[in-house]
Amino acid sequence: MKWWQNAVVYQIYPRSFQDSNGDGIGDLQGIIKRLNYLELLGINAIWLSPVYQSPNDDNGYDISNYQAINAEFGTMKDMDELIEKARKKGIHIIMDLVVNHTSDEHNWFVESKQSRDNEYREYYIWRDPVDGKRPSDLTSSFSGSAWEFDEESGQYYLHMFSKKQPDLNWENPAVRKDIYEMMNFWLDKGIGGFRMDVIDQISKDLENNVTNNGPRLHEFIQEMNQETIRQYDVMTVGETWGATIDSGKKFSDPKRNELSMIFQFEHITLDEQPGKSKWDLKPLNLVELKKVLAKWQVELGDSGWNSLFWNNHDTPRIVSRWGNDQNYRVESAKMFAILLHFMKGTPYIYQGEEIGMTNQPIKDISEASDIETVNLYRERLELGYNKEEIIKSINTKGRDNARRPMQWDNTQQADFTTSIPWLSVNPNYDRINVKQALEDKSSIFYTYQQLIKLRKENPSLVFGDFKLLLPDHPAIFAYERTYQNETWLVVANFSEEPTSLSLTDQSDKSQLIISNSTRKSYDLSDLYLEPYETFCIKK
Ligand code: TEU
Ligand code: CA
Repeated sequence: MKWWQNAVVYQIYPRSFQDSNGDGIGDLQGIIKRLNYLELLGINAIWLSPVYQSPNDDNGYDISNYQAINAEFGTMKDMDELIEKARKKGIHIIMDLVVNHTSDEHNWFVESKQSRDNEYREYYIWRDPVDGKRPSDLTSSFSGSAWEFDEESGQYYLHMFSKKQPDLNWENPAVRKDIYEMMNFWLDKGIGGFRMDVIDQISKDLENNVTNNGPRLHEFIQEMNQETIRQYDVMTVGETWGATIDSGKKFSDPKRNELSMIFQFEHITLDEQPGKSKWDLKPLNLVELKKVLAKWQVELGDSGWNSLFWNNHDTPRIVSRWGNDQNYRVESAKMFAILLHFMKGTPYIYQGEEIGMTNQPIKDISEASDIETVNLYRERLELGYNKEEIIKSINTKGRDNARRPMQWDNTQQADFTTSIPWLSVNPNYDRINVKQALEDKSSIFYTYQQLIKLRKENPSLVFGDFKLLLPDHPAIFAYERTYQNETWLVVANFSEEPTSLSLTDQSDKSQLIISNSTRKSYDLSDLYLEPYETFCIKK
């Protein structure tokens, strides 16, 4: 078994985790200060969103120097200290590898932009105008065209994200060589691996407007594995929005020496109108969610490895998105935790998820920070959408929801900072915070702590087969994990209505492992579940 197969990974968005020097921005020393908390939770790895030098056009996902730390987060000495102190606690540090693009302030791009015959010109993707216009109608994820015109050289450069995030040209072997050298610089520091940003976009076929899962994708990843990862006992997880079961197998089949696992997003897109964007809302259909998650559990389960997540720094908070953060916040937050953590794969916890942090609605776009949101708002206003509709979409799906400062206690600024935070703290920090959670033995925190411990102690949860039960039930999400002579049964009432059901025709009161209610036992032949009531029993 690989260490990351029974690990639980905690994602930190450094800007919002803990400020240590009173500038309102989270930093590395702040994370070091909170390592004891993470050790208490029981996690084994931290995925650190980017901390490299960056002009912060996309909060660090626009890197201007891969081997220097952003001064507002601290120094390379702080980074070395974090790696060392985490290692002493048995916690691996997973760095965020953003190599589909750099910042336009990276010296490679500064050079590339100098002239058509600069040695770095082919580090990026430049094209001549076509009939005096953009080379194609490709659009950016952050609104507008994916092509930016450079007056100097009379050419366009490609940027699938902001215009300050030019795409690297992976067809160029010099680019790949420099990237692998940089990766080994970090691996030699003893990091635990990489999360790979939009890694399925590095191979493109622009003549056919293909910008992900391009023809050389697996060739590049196998070369990367050969030149870097394979030398180390590390974990890699690819962010692959376009993943299918087939590509998921290609990425995570150990025999292919590519990645340890991927983040697939099929479940995350189930509340958007088909063929449209995340901003075009549609209610979640539980039967669809069960089908998608069961498919990834069963079809990837043996020849690959799943990641398991509800949240990250790009998604709204799950308890607000698909739970009920008003009347059943604790119950529904625990339901999501129990449902996810008994599945097969490596679970990820996003900072604040373990205490049930919620979205924070805004009334006006001036309260928004994220470039994706700000660009979307402007684009949809110009297209004639009504302002309230756009704000509703932003409050439902905007990335700032995940990026509000971590809520540590009920003192000023939730003890995140001693000054004014870069993004305001959710006003509900007075009742939703770590201090309260640690003092309350029935808090969401202790549910997560127990789930993490269970995974470490039970091979059934690592290797057991998954079987979905009641696939068509509109409110019940139930599944089994079987391994050798053990069966673990998870049942959730994924709804706001009490639900009764019978799972067997004879009374069966197996050992209760965990529940989000005060019940001490469940009779599977005669179940009556309160809204969001969830339990796991072992047979
Ligand atoms: O995200 C990739 C990505 O496509 C997301 O921006 C997603 O499309 C959008 O947020 C809708 O949910 C990665 C990083 O996770 C994200 O933070 C960066 O902004 C992006 O790449 C560019 O590096
Ligand atoms: Ca700071």
